[in-house]
Amino acid sequence: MRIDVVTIFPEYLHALRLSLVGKAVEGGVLALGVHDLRDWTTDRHHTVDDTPLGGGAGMVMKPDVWGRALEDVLALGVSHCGPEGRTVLAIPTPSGERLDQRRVEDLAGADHLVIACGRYEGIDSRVAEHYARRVEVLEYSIGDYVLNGGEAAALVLVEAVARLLPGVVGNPESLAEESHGAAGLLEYPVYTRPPLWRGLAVPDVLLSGHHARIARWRRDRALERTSARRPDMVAALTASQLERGDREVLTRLGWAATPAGPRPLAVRHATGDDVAHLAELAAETFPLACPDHLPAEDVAAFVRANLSPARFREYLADAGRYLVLVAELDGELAGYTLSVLPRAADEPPYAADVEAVVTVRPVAELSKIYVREAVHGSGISQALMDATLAALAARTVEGQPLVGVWLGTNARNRRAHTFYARTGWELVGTRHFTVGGRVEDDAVFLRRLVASPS
Ligand code: 6GU
Repeated sequence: MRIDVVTIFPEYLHALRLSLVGKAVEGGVLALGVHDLRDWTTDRHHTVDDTPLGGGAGMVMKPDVWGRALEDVLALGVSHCGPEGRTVLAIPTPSGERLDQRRVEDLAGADHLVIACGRYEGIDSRVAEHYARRVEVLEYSIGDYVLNGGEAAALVLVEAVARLLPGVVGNPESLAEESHGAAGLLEYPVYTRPPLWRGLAVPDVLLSGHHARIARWRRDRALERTSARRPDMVAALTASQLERGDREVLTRLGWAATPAGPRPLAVRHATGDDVAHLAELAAETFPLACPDHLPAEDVAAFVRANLSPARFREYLADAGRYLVLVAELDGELAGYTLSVLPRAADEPPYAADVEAVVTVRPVAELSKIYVREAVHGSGISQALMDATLAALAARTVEGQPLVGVWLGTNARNRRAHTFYARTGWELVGTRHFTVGGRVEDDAVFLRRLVASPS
């Protein structure tokens, strides 16, 4: 590859003689030319700029000087790479397209890269327009701030491109794992000896020699960092970039791992504004947990009686009795929980068959936990469950903290059983549950609560 930089401050680019870029030049992987724009001026004062037409502050670089310079410099590429090579004219400017690793990788595939550094208010726009007819032109910016000229941005581009050329970076694995690589995540934090420095210890896992655990730890830290610093990058991940075990961390960080990739997830208390959507969601999700043999009319009757907008309004109006939490995915309701609290500390579960197997007091019931089917498996039920248990653990009845929560789930709902068993619920017995006119067998699960300090 050949790179030519044209600037009025060639000394600025002396830094390129150092380090990896310097080695790439010495090693012959990269041919680098730095040129003084004033060599192409024709007047005694070596004038490169003029006042802006139409008025305004500052000065604009003259197209004629740039035209002569670029003719000569583009010809250097033809001599170096032949007439068929790919040539890119890169113009640093704060009004350019934001440079990213994807673009850098693309530019590393060019044969001849010419970087035209503007100063003052920039280069007469016709220069870019004219050369776009002959070569690829890229006006790029290195970030949302303003520099006095393009030289620093040229250094940035040369270094970013040069390290991708074959043989420049000693260990190609460093390229595979870094931030802005294929993983789509920022890199995890790194440490070296000593293991204790100024009271700060290197995380134990890194000294454990457990490769799988280290990999998981690094992945978790990368997800955390990216979520905190670059939520846009998390939102841009695809489902195929997610690994086993990512879902749990993402849920904790406020993301659902949907089939379309991570989406922002918030769990909050329902309000009156949610009533219509809640009833819709409940009508959509309740039938999912019913066994196939249940007549649709019975299911519909249950939804009308218990999950109508009017019923949800009642639940929300009686906050001492009911707790309703909703999961909002990308601003839309994707799931909810409905819990029933006892009014008195010694109030037993309402049904005798439950009372027989759930003996802790005060005890609440997790009556509903439902998630829209299209986003099952995204970690939303986990987030709802965590938030519901935390909210219940913070509640007291007659001055006593809630000791447990019970729930009943249809004995045939394997999906639910697996979920509860995996999330710390204990199967304590069975009960009968009436949906419409039918009596169904339910499994009863119990979870003890650890009161949260509040
Ligand atoms: Cl590429 N040039 C200048 N002058 N300012 C910038 C920039 C480039 N990128 C961000 N700010």
